[in-house]
Amino acid sequence: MNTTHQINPSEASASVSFGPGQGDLTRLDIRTPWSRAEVYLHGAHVTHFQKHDEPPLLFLSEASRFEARQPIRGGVPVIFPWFGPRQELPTHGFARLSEWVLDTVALASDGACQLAFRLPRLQEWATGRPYAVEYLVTVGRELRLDLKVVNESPRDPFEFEGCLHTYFTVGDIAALRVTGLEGTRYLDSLAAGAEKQESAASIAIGAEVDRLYVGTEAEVQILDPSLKRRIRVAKAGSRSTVVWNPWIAKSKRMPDFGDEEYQRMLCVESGNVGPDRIELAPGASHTLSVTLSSEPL
Ligand code: TA6
Repeated sequence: MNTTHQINPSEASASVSFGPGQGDLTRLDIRTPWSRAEVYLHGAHVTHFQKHDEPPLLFLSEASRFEARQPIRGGVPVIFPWFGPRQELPTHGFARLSEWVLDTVALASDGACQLAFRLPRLQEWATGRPYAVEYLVTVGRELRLDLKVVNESPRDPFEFEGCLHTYFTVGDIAALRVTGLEGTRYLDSLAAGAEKQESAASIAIGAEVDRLYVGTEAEVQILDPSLKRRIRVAKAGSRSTVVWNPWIAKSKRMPDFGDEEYQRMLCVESGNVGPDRIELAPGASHTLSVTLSSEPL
């Protein structure tokens, strides 16, 4: 059964409805005058964002799982408090596996719809470190995401990694170009983390790629001639950008990803990972902000 809340009924500008989504996980459907979006409480996971006159901006695998304790494959997984594998712990942390709480739904001054989520303190993941995690999802002409971490300890510093692991829809992986990373150092996960320097002004993807670009706050763009679209990934409070495509062999090894889907997606992720991890002083907070937008190419 869906429950629909009209925000500002007089102007009928935005609406949010609650209901069972895939796997019966609770999903929020957001409609604004410019766009539509879907967010699951599971992982506070944005799985869909689409402007009314464009193909979806976010890629969601048709083979994705929608189960408690399993990550959703696609959209924007929230990676926290660690990035990558950890011994006997889930890869990419527990935030994307957890059920978040929706605190508020509001209308921004420009008519965009704002949803504020909170990561509950789960005994299961108790680290003995008091911190709070808030996530603001703003749906409008663009999609804006703000991940705020507060170190609530009066005494101890808190160190963490965070990343918005965004999957973008592209028309043809072989035809696109990625710009904004020229001259940037990166750690190549396919070469045991070897440190390299990006020499290309515009990066072409023609094989598996898994790179952690470090020390960069630059806007990245995806130039997609087959969809005639330019995607902008603008960010603040982030010094790492990850570029990932599993290509053929890895796609076949991933149970929750279609064998051919690598041709229609690219991850450009914004965060603070590895050498860019964050150390918060007692009482301090940090916000990672990403604005995802698109325009005709
Ligand atoms: O962000 C890139 C990456 O770390 C890759 O190494 C790849 O494994 C990807 O994340 C997906 O990770 P997942 O745990 O969602 O399968």
